[in-house]
Amino acid sequence: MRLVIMGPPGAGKGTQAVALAKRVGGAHISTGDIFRANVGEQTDLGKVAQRFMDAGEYVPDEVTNAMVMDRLAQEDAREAFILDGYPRTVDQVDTLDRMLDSLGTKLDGVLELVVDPEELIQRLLKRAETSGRADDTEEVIRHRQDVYAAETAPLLEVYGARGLVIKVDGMGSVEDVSRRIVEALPE
Ligand code: B4P
Repeated sequence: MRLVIMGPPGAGKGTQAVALAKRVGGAHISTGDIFRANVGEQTDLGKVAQRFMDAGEYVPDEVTNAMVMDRLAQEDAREAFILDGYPRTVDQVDTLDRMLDSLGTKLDGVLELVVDPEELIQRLLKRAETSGRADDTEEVIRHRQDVYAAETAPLLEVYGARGLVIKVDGMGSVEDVSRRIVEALPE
């Protein structure tokens, strides 16, 4: 199973992707997690990414695409993967298409988590109490929602036209959402 999980910041992508990757026995590939690990270790990639992430902006496509290409080529992603937070721009969709073509494979679905806008802000403000993430301040949280609407929401039309989008209600408890995802997954 090869899936993308999409939704605005706070929709529960990371939360659900971890459980889902275990379920399908594949790699959980979170671009946000990879960037944060690099920021933590102050690698060259981390230094580039940090400026953008702290401001709630997307890291430039050429940086993100190269990083995902490397990760997708690894052994644990061969049979199954959950892409969490990638693609986020039309350019990233094009690159992912080419990557999967060259690997002789394709996506099985794009899970869209649908959550009320105010609930998104509340979840992220709650996470801000403990996360220490520079992008979890209220101003940046709101900006990230705007960036998602402008840059990433249009991808749902692209994947929708391919018949790949699986909409899942992301409101309610983590367990409720997990159950809905499992019920909605393709065979
Ligand atoms: P991400 O790490 O992807 O951050 P996110 O959008 O906030 O999602 P996350 O997975 O962390 O949160 P979730 O919704 O699971 O990206 C961070 C930054 O990295 C981006 O802004 C960008 O700068 C950069 N970046 C990443 N990918 C990129 C790309 N492809 N291109 C360019 N730049 C990129 O959960 C949020 C909170 O809600 C958590 O606290 C969770 O516990 C809680 N929660 C989850 N489900 C819940 C539920 N059902 N009920 C209550 N709370 C819930």
